[in-house]
Amino acid sequence: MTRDRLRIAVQKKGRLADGSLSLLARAGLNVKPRDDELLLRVKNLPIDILRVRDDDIAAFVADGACELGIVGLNTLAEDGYGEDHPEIDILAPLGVARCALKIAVPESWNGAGIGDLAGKRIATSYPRLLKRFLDARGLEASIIEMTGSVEVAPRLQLAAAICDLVSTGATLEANGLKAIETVFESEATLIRSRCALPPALDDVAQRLARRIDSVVATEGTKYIMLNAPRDALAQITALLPGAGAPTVIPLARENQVAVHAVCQESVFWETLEGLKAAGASAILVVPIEKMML
Ligand code: PRT
Ligand code: ZN
Repeated sequence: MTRDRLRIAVQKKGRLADGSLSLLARAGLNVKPRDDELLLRVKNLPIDILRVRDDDIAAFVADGACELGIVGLNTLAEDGYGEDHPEIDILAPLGVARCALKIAVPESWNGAGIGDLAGKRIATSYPRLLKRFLDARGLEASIIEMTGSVEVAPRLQLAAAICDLVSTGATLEANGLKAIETVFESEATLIRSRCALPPALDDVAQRLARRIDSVVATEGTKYIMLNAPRDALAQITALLPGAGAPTVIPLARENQVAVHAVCQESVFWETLEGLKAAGASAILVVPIEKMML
């Protein structure tokens, strides 16, 4: 069966759900944000958004049921979809849903390091990633697989340690645990099926991937404009955070120039104060709505 609409799989409910839909909206996909349907029809492009459990996204993309998907790198890696998987291309990290898979032990644990977990039990929902980590260190421990509430395992004496995702660390703290090792760093990523597509859909997929790249690249960027004495230019350029080569425009006033730059990093008040001290005036910092490189 050939389809004439592209399908992108996103998480229906959970930590990836809102971020995925808002990213697609910022990439110009016109969808009703409160719609609770399983399949959202994008009005202005031939794209349907399939909303599923995050565990199913990679498999749907691998077998071509969906052409694109948004999923955590942790889920991909645990399911064995590595960098050079034959069925999936991992396109672009999206800079959201950042977290890390960490090994944690009770606060009172007084082992010297991960080596002291040899022969002990470690509870996790990520047995594959944990095993790879332990094997790489020649460490033997029993992996106890749990599908949820991993953080209670030490308290219930089911395991000496846990290996779980951490973002703020509040869950570990609330359960009297402390992290001792990072097993895997993760964030949401865009994936694409390697199944061949009719040219028209391939074009839509490429356009969407490019737009998502632009949205991610624009995130947090600022456009900065200021006037400066020409001889302060080197010093001022050096102060602009992540700006590359700025545009310099001569002004009618002698030895004065206007400097315009895209800053990839945060522009703090301290930066503005530094620029002012270096001779800059009329400094404006504005958010960038869209950018195509
Ligand atoms: O129903 P469905 O199967 O779709 O959802 P799910 O329950 O399997 O997944 P969900 O929504 O919890 O997480 C989806 C994805 O979000 C994960 O696969 C990660 O890529 C990413 N992510 C980012 C996280 C976290 N941060 C996170 N903190 N996933 C889970 N957590 C959990 C963690 O397991 C622990 O219980 O949050 C708790 C710790 O959070 P902090 O902030 O207290 O450290
Ligand atoms: Zn899940």
